[in-house]
Amino acid sequence: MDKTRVIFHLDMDAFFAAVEQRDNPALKGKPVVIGADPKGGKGRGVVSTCSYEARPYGVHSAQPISLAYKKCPHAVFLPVNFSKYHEASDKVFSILNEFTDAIEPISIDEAFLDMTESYHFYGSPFAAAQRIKERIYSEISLNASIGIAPVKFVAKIASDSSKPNGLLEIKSEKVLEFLHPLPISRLWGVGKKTQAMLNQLGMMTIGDVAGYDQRQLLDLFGEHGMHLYALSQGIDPRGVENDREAKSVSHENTFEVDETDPEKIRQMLLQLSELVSRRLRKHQMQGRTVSLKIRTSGFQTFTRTHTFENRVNLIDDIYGCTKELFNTFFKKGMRIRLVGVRLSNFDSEYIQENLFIDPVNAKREKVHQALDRIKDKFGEQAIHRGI
Ligand code: TTP
Ligand code: MG
Repeated sequence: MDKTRVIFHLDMDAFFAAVEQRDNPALKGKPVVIGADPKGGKGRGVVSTCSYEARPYGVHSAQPISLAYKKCPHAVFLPVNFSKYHEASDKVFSILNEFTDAIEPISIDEAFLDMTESYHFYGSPFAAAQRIKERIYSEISLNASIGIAPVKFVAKIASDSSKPNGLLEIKSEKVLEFLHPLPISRLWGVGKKTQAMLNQLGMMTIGDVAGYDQRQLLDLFGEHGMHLYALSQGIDPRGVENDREAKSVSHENTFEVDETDPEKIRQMLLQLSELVSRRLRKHQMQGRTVSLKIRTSGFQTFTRTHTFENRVNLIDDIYGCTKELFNTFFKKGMRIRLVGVRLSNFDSEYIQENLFIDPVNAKREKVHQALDRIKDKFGEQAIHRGI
């Protein structure tokens, strides 16, 4: 087991149902089932998910909606509203992006994060996870559960076991103690068939697999057997698969209430430009194309772009350009729901060469790096800029 890695698995609680409960307080504390129309028990289609209040009745994802209705007829049944969930999901991922660049999205509400390089900014892995949960709750009023472990599959089991609103850290020296009493169905890659075969051979728990003769597992199950054996020992070589080489860096924000004041919108664009700029500089990247994304109250989305001749990454250039694009786009009376700033069109070479050639730029870069360090230490509010 690689004891040195700090992997988080994050999964939102009862995601679709939690969004509906958040947006309609009358639903709080009630069984809520999201999915097909139950049509008084005659509906076809399935359950997408349900709130934790509906789970004791035996309702669960992928169940026929007619059966869910039979089990819990007094539940509130609601259709799926994807745009709402996507918006919440975007926000979750943009928060996660602020904690690490090593993110592997698994689904709309689930991701692995490699926090090995970044947890120490928050003191400890546990404190970093708490911070992530707090940020998500304070910004979109939803609960996430997080599992922490040195390997992926243990982090996933930890987050599942901690639900709802959980946080569970399995330190490397406790991994086997945690894993071994669990049923073999919790191992990745054990479907119903494998489970039945393992059970027949007397293996009920992960610990039973760990104690089984390795040679026999190989004979019986081939490579798959070896893989299961490794997992039972807490060994999982899979790393967090960072979502590709970055093709762009962006940050966006949805306003609490649609915004009509251009000054406030510019202030937000400044903050977003700052986040984009910091991230680029952290990775010593520069891009040529700045894009402004604007979504109006009617959910129409517009993009305006400008491509520089040279590559840029400093806030003055990014915000200066974004502000120009915004000023040209914005007309009095517009109601703005969301704004975003993106930099793309990267070249693979790093910026160093430029900096040495251009001493003025090099000095600006140094000043910005010093500001970044202060902000990393004292928080975003430590330094303010005027627009
Ligand atoms: P999950 O994370 O599996 O479930 P959940 O977030 O509702 O509940 P939990 O607290 O147990 O994590 O899936 C995320 C969302 O994906 C879920 O809210 C609805 C959707 N989904 C479906 O539409 N169909 C399915 O079969 C599953 C499993 C999920
Ligand atoms: Mg979930």
